[in-house]
Formats: sequence, C-alpha cells, structure tokens
Amino acid sequence: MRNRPDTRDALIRSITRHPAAGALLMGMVVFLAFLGCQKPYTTPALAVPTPTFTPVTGPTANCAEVPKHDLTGYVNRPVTYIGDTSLSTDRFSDTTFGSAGVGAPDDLFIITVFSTAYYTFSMCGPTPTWDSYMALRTHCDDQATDVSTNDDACGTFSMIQTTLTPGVYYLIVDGLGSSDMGAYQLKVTAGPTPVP
Ligand SMILES: [Ca+2]
Repeated sequence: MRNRPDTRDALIRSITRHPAAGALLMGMVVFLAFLGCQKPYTTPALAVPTPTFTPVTGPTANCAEVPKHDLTGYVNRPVTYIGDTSLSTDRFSDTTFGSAGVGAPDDLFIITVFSTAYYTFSMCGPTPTWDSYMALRTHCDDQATDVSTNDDACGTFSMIQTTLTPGVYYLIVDGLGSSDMGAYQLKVTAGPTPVP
C-alpha cells in the first residue's frame, strides 16, 4: 500500500529537480488527452442509388399477367440491372429472326417514355457467357410490334439503340437458341437524338 505514494513522491521530486523534463511530461499528457478526444475519421458513405424493380401490370390484357420489371425510373442511373434468364421461364420468341427465343427462358421489362429521346438498352460490358437476343416492342407478346431487335451487338450479347417517342414499350431479354440462358447486366441510357 505504500508503493503508490512513494512512487508519486519520487515523481514529484524528480519533476522538481528537472523542471524541463516535467514540462515535457505535462505536454505529453495534454497531447495524449487531446488525441483521446478526437473522433476517429470514417469515410463518408457513398450514396449510390439502388433501383427497385417492382413487377407492374401492363397496359394490355395479354401482357398484364406477365411479371416484369419497370425500367422507367432506371434510365441514366449509375447502376446496372443484374439479371439471370436461367431463373425465368420461356414466354416469348421472335420468329422474324429465325427461331430466336424459342424454348429459351426470358426476362421482360416495361418502360414508359415521356419525351422523345435516343435510347440505349445495353448488355455490353462483361464477356458474354451465352448468346442473347433482345427485342423492343409496343406489345409484349406480338412480334409484329417490334420497334427494334438485336442479336450480337457486343460479342454474343445484345444492345438496342433507337429513338423512342412517348409511349409504353416492352423490352425482352431472351436467349437466341433454346439452350441460351444465364446471367447478364442491363444498362439503360437516354439522351438527345444523334444527328444522322
Ligand atoms: Ca424465349
């Protein structure tokens, strides 16, 4: 029990004999107390918007019952939709292009265009792992309403670029052959109509 007062008294005597050392010690104590009051720096969280894809009801009876994702609020977002047609079922095809999509599972998207713009629907980017086919229509299950289609814009993946006027459109991401299916990414951008 006497060790602590003895140590304290020795410290006081030492500081009295060596005032410079005492001042240095006090400075270190104040500096350490200052550091202890500082909050650790943390990197601010980057606000990256996450799109939500809520199945919606189409404007026509034939499309109404098909689950689909709404791309309307997704245009020009700095994020990419990640999909996988192997998790879906086969509902669409496009026999105007051979037997594109026949037997292959597909994903359906809907987008409402409010003002005329040049749209890009792109799967390009990652190395293709399967052969896709893409169709943009005004009626989801009527290939006669195709606005634009594409097979191999980037490798075996697809991209559609076209000017769209106001209206509702359906985008189908499909496999070219019956065994073509798998993961993909979809990015949608819109801007001024390019000069021909
Ligand atoms: Ca299909």
